[in-house]
Amino acid sequence: MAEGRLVIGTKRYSSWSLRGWLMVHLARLDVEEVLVPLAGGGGTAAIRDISPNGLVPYLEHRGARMWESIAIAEYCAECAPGLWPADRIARAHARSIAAEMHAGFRALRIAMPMNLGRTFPGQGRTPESLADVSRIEAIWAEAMTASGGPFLFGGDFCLADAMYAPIVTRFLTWQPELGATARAYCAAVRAHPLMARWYDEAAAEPAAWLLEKYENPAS
Ligand SMILES: N[C@@H](CCC(=O)N[C@@H](CS)C(=O)NCC(=O)O)C(=O)O
Repeated sequence: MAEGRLVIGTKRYSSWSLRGWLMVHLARLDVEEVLVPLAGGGGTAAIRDISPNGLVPYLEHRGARMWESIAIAEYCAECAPGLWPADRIARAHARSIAAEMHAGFRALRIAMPMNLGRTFPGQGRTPESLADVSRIEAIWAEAMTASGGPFLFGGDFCLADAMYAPIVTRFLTWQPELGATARAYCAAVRAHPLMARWYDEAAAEPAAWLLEKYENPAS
């Protein structure tokens, strides 16, 4: 029997769910996956009934209850200590950029929402979203210059990569202009087996879960 459950939203759209799901799988927690299709306007009733903050991801594991992806990250790191970089200075850096992701990039998230099944090249470019793209490119370049890549802190996909994975999907969908380092990072993240699995499972979701506002964002 599973030791808990992870509640997530529609895989095609739910960027925060992707973060929590990656973290839980990286930590190899034995939890049942409960997927609640997003209603589209926020406030999905079935999520409100389960999750204390009315949002996904929501994790229950061996008596612990967690919401907010950054809290799930820290719990997963307690269960599997190698998920943050081993080096103290790199670990502080990884936590800082993970927290910056959790707290920010609102303009990018609004202008370029996650949709794993479509591409919208050239759309979603506002001065504010492009400023977020620049900052994210700088964050990735700094981390990868220090670590050597292909992931932010070296050869292992860590919790900081999990936090930025939905940004990678947005860049693949909306295709803002990116430098070589960011393009290489996007390719490395997309090729990770857990990302491939999430994309495949998103592609298998029923058409009834499609949401007009994410499928035709310009309309
Ligand atoms: N700060 C939260 C954000 C979670 C969030 O906004 N989740 C969205 C889905 S991506 C949600 O649950 N929305 C509720 C809904 O659409 O009903 C976290 O880090 O987990």
